[in-house]
Amino acid sequence: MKLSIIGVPTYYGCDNDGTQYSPEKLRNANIIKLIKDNGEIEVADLGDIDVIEMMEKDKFKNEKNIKYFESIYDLNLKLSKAVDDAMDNSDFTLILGGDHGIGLGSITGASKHSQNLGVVWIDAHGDFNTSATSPSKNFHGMPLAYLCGQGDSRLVNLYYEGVKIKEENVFHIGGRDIDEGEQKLIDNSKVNFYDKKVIDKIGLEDVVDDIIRKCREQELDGLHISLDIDFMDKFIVEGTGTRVAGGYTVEDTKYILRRLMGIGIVKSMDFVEFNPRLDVNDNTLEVCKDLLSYFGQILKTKELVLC
Ligand SMILES: [Mn+2]
Repeated sequence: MKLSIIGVPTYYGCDNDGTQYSPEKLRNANIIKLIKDNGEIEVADLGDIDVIEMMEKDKFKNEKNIKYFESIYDLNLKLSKAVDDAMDNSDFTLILGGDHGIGLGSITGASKHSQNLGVVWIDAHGDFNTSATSPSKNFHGMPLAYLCGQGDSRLVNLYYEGVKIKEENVFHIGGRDIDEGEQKLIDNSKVNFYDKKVIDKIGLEDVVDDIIRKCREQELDGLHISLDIDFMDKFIVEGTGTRVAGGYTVEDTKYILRRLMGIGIVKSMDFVEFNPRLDVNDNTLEVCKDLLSYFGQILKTKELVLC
C-alpha cells in the first residue's frame, strides 16, 4: 500500500486566519508516523501546494463575488495536477487542508482516475452555494456546486473542460446549517442529501447502507471522501471556524470511514477545516490525530468484510 500526502496551506476559502497552519501542525504532531504505525504503508509526503499570498484589502480586487478568487483558482489548479499525478503513483492520496475550498482541486484531480467517480461529502454545511447564492462570498461554502457544474465557468472548467462529478454520484452526510438559496439548489439537484433530519430519522447505519447500495447500483468505480471536521459536534471540535451544534461524534466519523473504505473503491480523501489557531489545549489536534491514525489502521487492513 502506497499512500501519498499533499498539504494545502490556505485559509482564503474560509477567510478565517489559521487553517493554513493545519498541514504543518499535523506533520509536527507526527501524523505520518501514526498513519504508518508498523510500517506496512509506504508514505510519500509530497509537501505543500504553493499558495499565492494575497493582501486582505485585495480580496475582492478582481472578482466581487468570491473572496481571494485569484489565489483560490491558482491553488486549485495546482492541486488538481498534484492529485492527478499522485494518484498515478500511489494507491491512496490524502489531501490535508486548508479550508474546504480545496475540495474543488482535489476532486478535479481524482476525477481523472475513475470513469464514474462518486464523492462522499461529510460536513455540517452544504458547500453547495454558488457565488450568486452565497451570503458570505467565502469559497469554502461553494466547491461542491462548482464540481457539479454550477456557477462561474472558469471554476467549472478548471484543469479540463467539463463537469467533474455527476450530481447523483454525490452523497452529502451531516448537513445542519444550510443557507436558504443553497437549499433550493440542493432541492433542485440530484445530490443525495442525508442531512441531520434524515440521519435522526433513519440512523447513520442506514445512511451508509444506502450510499453503498447506490455506489453498486450506479456502478461507481472510484469514491472520494471529503471530510470536514465540523461534521462533528461544536463541543468536540473547538479548533474549526464554523462550528455547529447537534453534530456527530468521533466514533460516528470513524464508523463512516470504516464502512466506506471497506467497499474497496475509495482512493482519495480530503481532511479539512482544522484551525490550530482556534484550538484549545490541542483538543482538536488530538481528535485529528485519533482520526488519521484510525484511517491508517483501515488502510492497513487488507481484507475488510464490513459491508
Ligand atoms: Mn465544508
